[in-house]
Amino acid sequence: MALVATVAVVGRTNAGKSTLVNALVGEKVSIVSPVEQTTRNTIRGIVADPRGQLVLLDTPGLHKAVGTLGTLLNRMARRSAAGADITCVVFDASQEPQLEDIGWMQRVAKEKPEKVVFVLNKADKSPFFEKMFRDAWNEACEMRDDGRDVSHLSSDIAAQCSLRSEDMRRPRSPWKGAPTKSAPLWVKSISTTEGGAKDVLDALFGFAEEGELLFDEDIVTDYPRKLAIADAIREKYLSHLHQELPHELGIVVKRVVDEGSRWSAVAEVLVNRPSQKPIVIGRSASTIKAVRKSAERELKDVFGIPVALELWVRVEPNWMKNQKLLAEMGYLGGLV
Ligand SMILES: Nc1nc2c(ncn2[C@@H]2O[C@H](COP(=O)(O)OP(=O)(O)OP(=O)(O)O)[C@@H](O)[C@H]2O)c(=O)[nH]1
Ligand SMILES: [Mg+2]
Repeated sequence: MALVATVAVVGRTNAGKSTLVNALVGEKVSIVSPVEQTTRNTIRGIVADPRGQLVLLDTPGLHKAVGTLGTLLNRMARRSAAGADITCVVFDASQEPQLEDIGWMQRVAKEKPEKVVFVLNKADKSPFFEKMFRDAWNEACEMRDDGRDVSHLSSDIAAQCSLRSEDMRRPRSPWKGAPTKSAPLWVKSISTTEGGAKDVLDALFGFAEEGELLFDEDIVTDYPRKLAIADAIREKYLSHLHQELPHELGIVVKRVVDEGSRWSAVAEVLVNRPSQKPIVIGRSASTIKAVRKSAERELKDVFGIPVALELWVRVEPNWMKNQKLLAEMGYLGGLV
């Protein structure tokens, strides 16, 4: 028997959720970038520790949903939070609390999940808005207890966080003032630094309970191979193109062939409009070549075997609303 728990890692986009998950696992299982909405699937990272095992669900950051893909990503984040033993909300505390941060606080205040860790991430940065985050949490609790209207929150966020104003106008909560099960544990983290997330790990194991291991001890993720390859390609595109294209780029890995001493994979790079094609290809194919090379390097590291990539660029208007393609990219669930 060991300590085990499943942990939903949630929070707004760019808060550092994937960075934290990688730091806790000790290996890169999830892609990271300074661009918003980097994570598109729920990725399971598995932490092996002498104390036991944590199964972390790295979710897409909540954001204002635009179109089918945005709605799917938000749904995925909410579902993961609902099914996990521990809710770990990551805040980028180097910036003042934003609407989405307050949305998560409202949701925790209202739903009172039993075990909650609030991570004040980016503690290496200055200024650091710890007090503002704690004040925002107190205010969220007061609002809940007073039954105050939350209509000043954007309807989007309120809806995302299942905060309907009629719920908030209910009479005073009977457990006002009583110690709540949901009182979150606050910890700071520098997820980019080795050992910088130790307090988060301790907090999570503090909530874990005795049980059987959920996965083999030597496994770090059960994320499907095709999706991991697609993510590596997308991450390299995000770092090559920066803000130029990110949300309109989709990667579908069509097939992966195990050739013994190496794998070969064929992937499509989907763009919305013909004008975007030259951007992803680059002058004399320089961008696509650079992306392919750096993705191949990374995949060799991740899988421990050379991976040869073949990339094809395809114009697919509205791919973000195409259910078949979204399913191929793993966005229609089935992973959690
Ligand atoms: N300085 C500093 N930067 C951090 C820290 N944690 C994460 N970052 C940076 O923050 C940016 C966003 O990190 P991600 O891990 O991709 O954020 P995310 O919350 O997973 O974002 P989405 O997948 O879009 O929801 C990256 O550039 C990280 O390097 C930290 O503790 N300190
Ligand atoms: Mg992420």
